[in-house]
Amino acid sequence: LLGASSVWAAKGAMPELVNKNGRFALMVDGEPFLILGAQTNNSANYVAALKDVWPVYEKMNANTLVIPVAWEQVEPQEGEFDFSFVDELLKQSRKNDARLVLLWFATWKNNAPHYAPAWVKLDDKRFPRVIKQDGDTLNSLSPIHRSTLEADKKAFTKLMAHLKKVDKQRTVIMVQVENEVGTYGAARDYSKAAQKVFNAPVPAKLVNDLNVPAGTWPEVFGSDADEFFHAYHIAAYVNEIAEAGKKTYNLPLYVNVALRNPFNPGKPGQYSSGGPTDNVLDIWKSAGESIDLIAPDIYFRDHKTVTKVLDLYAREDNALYVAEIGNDQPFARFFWDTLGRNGIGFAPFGMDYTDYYNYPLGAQNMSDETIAHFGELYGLFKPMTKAWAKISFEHKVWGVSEPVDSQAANAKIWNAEASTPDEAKQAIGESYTQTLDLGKWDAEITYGRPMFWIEPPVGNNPASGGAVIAQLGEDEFLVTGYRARVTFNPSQEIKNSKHMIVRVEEGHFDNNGKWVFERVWNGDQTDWGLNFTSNKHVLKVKLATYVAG
Ligand code: N0T
Repeated sequence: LLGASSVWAAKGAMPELVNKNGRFALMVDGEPFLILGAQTNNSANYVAALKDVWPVYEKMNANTLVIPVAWEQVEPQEGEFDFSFVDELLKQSRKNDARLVLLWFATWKNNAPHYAPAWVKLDDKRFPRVIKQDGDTLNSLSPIHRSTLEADKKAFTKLMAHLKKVDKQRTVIMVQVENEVGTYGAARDYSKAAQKVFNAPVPAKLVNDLNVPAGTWPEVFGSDADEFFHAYHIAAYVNEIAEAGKKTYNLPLYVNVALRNPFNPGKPGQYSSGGPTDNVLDIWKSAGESIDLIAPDIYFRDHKTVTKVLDLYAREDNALYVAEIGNDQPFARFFWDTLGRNGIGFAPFGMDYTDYYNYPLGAQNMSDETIAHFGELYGLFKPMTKAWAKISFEHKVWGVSEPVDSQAANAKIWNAEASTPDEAKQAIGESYTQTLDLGKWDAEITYGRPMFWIEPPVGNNPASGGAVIAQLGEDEFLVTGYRARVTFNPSQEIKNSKHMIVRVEEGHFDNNGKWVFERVWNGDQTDWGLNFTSNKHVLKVKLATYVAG
């Protein structure tokens, strides 16, 4: 009875992002939660479109729908609010057993105010745009005007107040403020008004947080001043909206990023200048104290670039959430790398039947096969969402995916820098082998080999393997994966001891996160490493050293 009532009490608990000893958890119903997300296409934010959303959501085994709410639809006339879409969305989400992450498309939807109401978009005097160096006007609202900020803030606060009133169930677990903020075509606003601020002192808090000498923007930041100025002002703008929203209804709030290429970034303005790209994360952290996390939108297709991005955004001061990722086959396996970095969630973009395909960013169509690449991953984790999220919060975790990109899938696409066939052939074996340092033990993960014997790995076609490992005790690990062999080896420090696998249990977690034993793997199933196929297997592995008599 006590148990039941505490579960009941947790039902009303506010979702919350918590950080303990450098590890993160998104708390939902009072417990760590893992977002198995499905993001809709743009323009799915109308009741008529929802019937084309749920079928894909269901097939994917998702637990969270990620969907826009537009300023233009909630405040079509200034001061007149309409939340009928939100209300219907909440109703349908509860019926479909879905949690929601809402995307506030307002001042910026990728650079432009397209989703702002017409009364905003048409009033360039009251809501001024960014002015280029040559005096031309860009269709990107400037972050330095109070009038724009106040108008957006008022609408966002109304949305949060509405959620507070109608969502006692906490169906909405997180809200994204704006979408891929920043400006294309200029590093910053060069208007007279902006110029004045640019030549004034950099705010003291930023000077302090970045530990730089005081002065004006050009004095302090030199050739980075334009971009850093824009980043600071967008961050401060979004932060003020987030702060007001949280005061009204304290949900986790985040921003997403139109990334710059980490290896070949180009110039600000070629990428979305002022957005939280990897080079300005410290500015965003300083100015964005009410923003719970900064989440990458991943449309690079290759393993090297994607894992670099994950490393850049999984920080001690930033929980990793993959807010968007392409929905084509090569992207699915990066789910493993995300979980391995204590990620709180993952949301492929464009998962619906609204008949839009953002290829080459994502897939060319929404076939059952497109969905299945994500569905098999979510299907494995959905029954153990709670268990995994708790383990990830409390224990060390590792996650890897197949490192060699498939030639056929990627070769001719501009956002894929697949290694050449020659490079791949040269390093065969090595390229398909990853080694993880688990402390006392190492794990070797290999891809594309028979389950029996030592035939060298040649990769899967297409690249699709991956695995995660969590450390449950000094010599005890939880392991699962697809299309990969995981072998535990003694590390340097115990290499002179005798060692063995004591026991490998296959089992599953029940809905309360309790481990349920099924059988012991032994003999062929452990002699040649632990071989994961395309079927679901979750293992608990106990290792030991022993003293030879
Ligand atoms: C994304 C999506 C949607 C590697 C594109 C990505 C979504 C927005 N923008 O379908 O519009 O709302 O957040 C921009 C990617 C630029 C190219 C990346 C190259």
